[in-house]
Amino acid sequence: MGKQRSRRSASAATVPVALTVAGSDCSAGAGIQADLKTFTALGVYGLTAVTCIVAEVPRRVSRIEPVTARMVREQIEVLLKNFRVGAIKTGLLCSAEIVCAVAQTIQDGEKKTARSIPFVVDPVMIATSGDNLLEPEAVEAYKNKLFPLAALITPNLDEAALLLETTISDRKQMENAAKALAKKYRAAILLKGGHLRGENAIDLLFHHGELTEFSAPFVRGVETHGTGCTYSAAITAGLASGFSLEQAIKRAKKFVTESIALHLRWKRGSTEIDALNHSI
Ligand code: PXL
Repeated sequence: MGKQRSRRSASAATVPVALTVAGSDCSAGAGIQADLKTFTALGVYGLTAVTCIVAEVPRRVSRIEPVTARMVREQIEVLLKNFRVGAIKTGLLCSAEIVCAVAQTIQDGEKKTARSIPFVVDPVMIATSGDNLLEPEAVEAYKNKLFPLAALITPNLDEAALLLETTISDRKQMENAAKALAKKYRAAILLKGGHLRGENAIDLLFHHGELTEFSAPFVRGVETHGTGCTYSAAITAGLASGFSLEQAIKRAKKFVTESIALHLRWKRGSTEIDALNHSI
């Protein structure tokens, strides 16, 4: 018994730790719930700093309430002070004030611990349902405060188009957009092309002047939300575990594709609810 306990605590000391700063999705397909399930599935201990609470089910956002910026800051501060956080991601940040608070706290935390922590920004702006999740003024705060701290930014086509004030509707425009965003924000860009709806869901990474494609068969007929959250959480788990950016994205793409393919489905009367399956 004593031996078993000491063996357990010894292995816990080597378990990588990742932090998600994101919103709570009560239906648990997206947000911190998706992030935590993904971290766990990939062998990483997950920490959370909650930014807002979203009452929703797949296809319908009912209500969003932000947490105070002070409280967001405090969660991140105590976590960075007490855990050796190997990587951080942000998801839904809700307001300009919270975006600024998160940027400042991460910057201060890195200064205090004198180390730089790989930081993934998933610029969540619009839900899969089409609902607006972010205050419009927050986009400027992302551009000026948060992106400059990021190692990787993971926009989908709509988010990239909004950031560049353009439209992106084919492969060539995707390449140009990834390069333009990387140049503008001096970060690696993973542009997710899933919304182009071809045979394959193609994402483009622009990193250190090179384009790399990540492709997987498009899984049809599944109405899920949370794929973006799951993807960026899986990348963050990889970075916390010491993977290179390319390795982390390759494994994350496989993880998110499988979690869609092996989705869960509940039928109740005439309504169906689909959810990603993170237990793979
Ligand atoms: O999928 C985007 C997203 C992110 N974060 C939270 C959400 C959603 C979508 O609904 O609720 C908390």
